[in-house]
Order: sequence, then C-alpha cells, then structure tokens
Amino acid sequence: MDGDPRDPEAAAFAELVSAGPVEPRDAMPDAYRALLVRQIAQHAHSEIIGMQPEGQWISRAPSLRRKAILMAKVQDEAGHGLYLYAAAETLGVDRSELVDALHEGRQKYSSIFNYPTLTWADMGAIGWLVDGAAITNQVPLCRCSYGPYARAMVRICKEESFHQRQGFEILHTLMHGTPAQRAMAQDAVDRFWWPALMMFGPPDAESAHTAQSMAWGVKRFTNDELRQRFVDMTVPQADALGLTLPDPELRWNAERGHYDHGPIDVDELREVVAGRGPCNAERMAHKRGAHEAGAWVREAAAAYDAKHGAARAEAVVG
Ligand code: FAQ
Repeated sequence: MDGDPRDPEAAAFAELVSAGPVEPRDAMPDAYRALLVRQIAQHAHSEIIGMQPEGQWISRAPSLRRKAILMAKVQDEAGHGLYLYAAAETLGVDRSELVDALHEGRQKYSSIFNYPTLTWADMGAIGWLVDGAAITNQVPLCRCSYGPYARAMVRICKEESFHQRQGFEILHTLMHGTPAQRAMAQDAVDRFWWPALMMFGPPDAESAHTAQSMAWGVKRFTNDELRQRFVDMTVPQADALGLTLPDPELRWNAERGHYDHGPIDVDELREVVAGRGPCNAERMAHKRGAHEAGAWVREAAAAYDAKHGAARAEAVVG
C-alpha cells in the first residue's frame, strides 16, 4: 500500500485518517509508519537531549524555590521522552533501536538544544520562548491522526504550558530587578529568539515532509503557519515584559492581521541540523556517556525481569 489515492488500500487508509484516529493494529502504509517513527523518535530524542541545557543550571539556580522548580521541569522533559518512546514502540520499533539511531547519527533532535546556556536568564528565555514554541507546535499534534502520539501530546502540552509560565515569571522577575538583571534578560532573549523560530523547521517552500504529513493528518499546519502563530502570540508578551525582540522587520501588518517578521537564517538551521552547531558535539558526547554509565541499570532491570518473569510464568502454569 502506498500513498496513491487510486490504490484501493490507499483510499481506505485516507478514509480511516479522516474518521480517525489510526490505531496500532490498523493497516497503514509503510511510508506513514516510517514518517511517524521519524517524527516521534526525533521528538523523543529532543526531550531527552533538551534536559542538558537546563540541567546545567540546577546546581546554580539562585534560590531553593528556583532549584526545585527547575528540577521538576527537567524531570518532566524526561517523562515526555518516555511517553514518546512508548508511542513510537506501538509502531513496531524498539526503544533501544531508536536510541542507537540517535547515537549513530541516523536520527536527529531539535536544533534548539545545540545552543549554550550562558546565564540564569537563559532558563527564563528557554521556558518562555522554547517551551512557548514547543506548545505552539504541539497543541495541533494532540489532534494528529495517530492515536498513541495524539494522546501522549495531551499530557505533554499541559506540562509544557506550566513550563512556559515559569519561564515568563523568571524573566518578569529579572525585568523588575536591577539594570544588570534587565540586561541579562534582554541578552538571553537576543540569543534565543532566532533559534526558537528555527524550531518550526525550514520555510514551507523547503520543507520536504509537510505536504505528505498534512495529507496524512500528522501535521495539521505548515511550518510557516505555526511560526507566524508563535510570533503573533509572543510579541504582546514581550511588550508586557518590556523586552525587545531582535528583529528589525517585526511590525504589525493590519492588512494581514499578523505581525510581519524577518526570515530565519536557513543556512544556520541547516548547519545546526547537520551537527555543526555550537554545542552538537558536547550534547552527543554527554548523551553517549550517560547511556554507557547507565548500562548496569539496564542489565540489572533485565536480570530482575528474567528472574521474576520466570517466577510469574511458573505461578501461571502452576
Ligand atoms: N531541528 O520537512 P521538514 C521541546 C528536519 S520538543 C532539527 O519541515 P517535518 C520540548 C526534519 O526532521 C522540540 N531538525 O520536517 C522541550 C527533516 O529531517 P529529515 C522538538 C529539523 O518533520 C522544551 C528535515 O529537517 N519538537 O522543545 C528541524 O515535516 C524545553 C526537513 O524538515 C518536535 O519534535 C529542527 N528545528 O517538520 C524540551 C515536535 N526542523 O527528513 C526541553 C514534533 C526540521 O532529514 C526543554 N516535530 N528538521 O529526517 C514536528 O512538528 C516536525 O518534525 C518539525 C519539522 C516541525 C520539527
């Protein structure tokens, strides 16, 4: 079965997509399965690698309250990774295969996590802008055509929206502080604004997967549509915070009913996605190291399962 609408199996699948949701036992084109595995795995890897930039600030948070909140946020990201690996496994792949694919560079993670976190204000900018962009992208995924992915996204979006507010609150506090604190907040936003816009992917004209993904109801909006939605949502929030967004082309367009904004730097996005961003090597080295350090936990869990699994089987037979 392929995507040709004249093919009766493809037509039946198109009907299933519109009646939705598609569930793991339903017949589905191989290309639909592959598209979902690619996107869900990339999403899961992003949540896991995404713990690193913020994790580096847990020991340097400015108060016990901030430390507790940041720890909870980073743990939430680990949880999101786990829901997403579980959703991918319903498509017939094993989590360990996906982790190997990441470690061997055959799968990707979001470009955003290849930028360094230089000051405490970066925790505010990440929460506000990165989680804000993530929510904008992910709320429509709660209605995507594949049931297990859509259901995982519902809980993830609830948590991301708390993350976004905590980022806003960090920046709000800094913007009501000393001139040095305000400057630190502005510097963080200057550094994270364009990378946050790149999270939505290349411009539509250069997006390889959007057309097919939308035809199958995985993506419900294009990269540029979601980027625009994020800009429209964020500009008034920046005004409320007293922060300037670093885009000289940013202005309200009454005719369109949207903010005009400058283009993302496609060359920079391409470089970072290709593994040549500021922190790609560091992030992957840390990830591989953590995986190796955790080998004994996986071995112990497997040994426990083998022992108790055998005991359970005996109890059933007995
Ligand atoms: N970074 O044809 P398109 C988070 C790749 S979670 C890296 O437009 P598509 C939570 C793309 O994969 C953030 N690669 O692709 C958090 C494709 O690769 P290929 C992650 C990118 O899939 C917050 C190629 O370029 N969110 O932040 C990027 O239709 C704070 C062509 O692109 C998700 O994964 C990029 N920015 O649209 C955690 C959401 N953009 O074919 C911790 C789900 C594009 O070579 C702290 N994913 N590529 O394998 C999606 O919605 C989509 O996959 C897009 C890309 C919109 C990202």
